[in-house]
Amino acid sequence: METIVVGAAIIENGRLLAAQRADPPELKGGWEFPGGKVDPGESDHDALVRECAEELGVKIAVGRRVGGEWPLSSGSVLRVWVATIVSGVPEPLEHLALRWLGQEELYDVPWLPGDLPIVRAVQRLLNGS
Ligand code: 9L3
Ligand code: MG
Repeated sequence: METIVVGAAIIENGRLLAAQRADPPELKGGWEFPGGKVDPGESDHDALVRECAEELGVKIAVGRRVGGEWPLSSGSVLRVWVATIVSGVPEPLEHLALRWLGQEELYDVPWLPGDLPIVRAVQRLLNGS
């Protein structure tokens, strides 16, 4: 079965949270929407909330979906939702670093190739189009 990966476009004060991957070696240093694989029997929503708690130490509220299924090079697909932080301050518990990117800074980090088109979609969404 195709692997489903979920990701969060966490927005606060008009800025987007980007996370720098620590592993595997071929992805290390690239920037992504935090998230991860959906466990067997787990809903996408629950997986997204769980991953954000594990990776960032925050509780999120899940908002609208960003596009449909975004293909990843691994053959899995990424499903992304806009999210907001309900409690906690994000920390890089499993990433190398975190950054809040303003509108003018969205492309200042080397996004993973699979995540880059999603940044454009989030940008359109932030612009209200
Ligand atoms: N992946 C790509 N972009 C993302 C996320 C959350 C994940 N925004 C890719 C990296 C891994 C796979 O999906 O190859 C599973 O992610 P994780 O469970 O290792 O975070
Ligand atoms: Mg992850």
